[in-house]
Amino acid sequence: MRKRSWAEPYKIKMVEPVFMNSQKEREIYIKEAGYNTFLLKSKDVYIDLLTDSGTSAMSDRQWAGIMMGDEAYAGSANFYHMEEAIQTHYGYKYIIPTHQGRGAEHLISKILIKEGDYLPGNMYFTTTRLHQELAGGTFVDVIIDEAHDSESNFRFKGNISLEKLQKVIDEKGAENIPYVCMATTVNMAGGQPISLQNLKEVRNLTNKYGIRIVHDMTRVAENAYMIQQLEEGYADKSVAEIVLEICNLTDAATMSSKKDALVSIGGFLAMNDPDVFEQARNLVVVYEGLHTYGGMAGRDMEALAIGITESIHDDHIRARVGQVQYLGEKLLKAGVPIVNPIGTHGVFLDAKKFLPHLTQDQFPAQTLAAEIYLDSGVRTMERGIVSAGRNSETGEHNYPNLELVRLTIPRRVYTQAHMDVIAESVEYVYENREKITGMKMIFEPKYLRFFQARFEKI
Ligand code: PLI
Repeated sequence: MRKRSWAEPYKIKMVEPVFMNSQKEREIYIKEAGYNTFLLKSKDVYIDLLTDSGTSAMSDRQWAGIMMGDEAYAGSANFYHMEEAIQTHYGYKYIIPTHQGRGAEHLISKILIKEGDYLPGNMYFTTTRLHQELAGGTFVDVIIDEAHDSESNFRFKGNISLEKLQKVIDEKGAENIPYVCMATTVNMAGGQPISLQNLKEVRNLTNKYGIRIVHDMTRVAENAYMIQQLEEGYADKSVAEIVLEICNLTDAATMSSKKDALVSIGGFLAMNDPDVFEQARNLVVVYEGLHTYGGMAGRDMEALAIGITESIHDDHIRARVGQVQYLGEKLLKAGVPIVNPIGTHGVFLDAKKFLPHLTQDQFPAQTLAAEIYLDSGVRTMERGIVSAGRNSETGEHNYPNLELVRLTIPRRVYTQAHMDVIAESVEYVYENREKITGMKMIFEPKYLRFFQARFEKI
């Protein structure tokens, strides 16, 4: 068959200049930032791969929507557009807007979790687990073992182990498990998808015990695309159809709209249970805002309504994931150790293999992120021991198997030439890896320490 490459399904109408500062300047900036890329100023960054959260480029239609903002305190027209988009494309009945994903996590944790409960999930996410813990729950990792192995090429590393889940139910009792927290594409595992077959099996098991599934749908369209590409029986289905099928197998969802849904700010809690909805509708006014804006401006709800429809187009998602794959394949070819298979929202460097001469206590991923910035002004982020935090009972560091640096690709923002420059820089740092020394932590905040911790070179 004739080969036809993918290309971006858009052309560029407005540009934002970026420039690379000098190595000398970067040495000063990263030191001032305590070797934490979260503490750098954006003006000092050349290509920003810190996150894909709130960093997407909006379309001309979304910007037009911004001009249609109805900033009424109550009953904004934009809320009803957003509600309709969520109901139509994600299938949930009831919607509570929140300022972003963690606002929704806060509400659902407060409503469903009681002291002493257990929350099985397919690997943790930082804010999700913290809200579960603050509500009195304990997170239990039930993701399949392959997810913790950066070399495993298993295609659905986001899958839940039914044996592990059954064990939690047997040991802790279904009455102490308010829900299973199921993420589509597992961020901390390297952007790895769950299969529909696995989700159906999890649904059958949870149905037997009357346990809910709460869906972290932050990157659901990317997961749906991987199902379309890889899972038997889905090649002829659209991403939109697969997204809906995933959502229909779950009871509620938390969403950070800042990722898949192509907006700068926003999120929501969605559910099918009217009783949970009533509680959430009441609680949202305490923490976020009235139930028809929940911390979002009217204009942002309009941009979100439009962003949702754009995010599930096959052409969009193919180019989005295609760009990530392009960068990943370049690095693989150069022999740089990355998480396999390549993820959907970023390429994850395996810092343990990249810097084998550093112990995990010397923060290899934190060190590597700083080194890449030093080389080229490309900003990445740590996803390893610093992100994993401390065990809430023993106070010891959690030591995750995966010690990663995430090169997160914003949606519709950078070009293939940017990917080439990023790859060159990572390859250069890899070639010179033996000279790199580790770090010690000199300041550690109590919550979500990776955002504000400070380090010093050993
Ligand atoms: O950043 P929020 O509060 O809108 O969303 C929190 C959140 C929840 N779930 C998942 C899977 C996320 O990836 C997530 C936020 N992720 C960030 C900020 C990231 O850089 O990956």
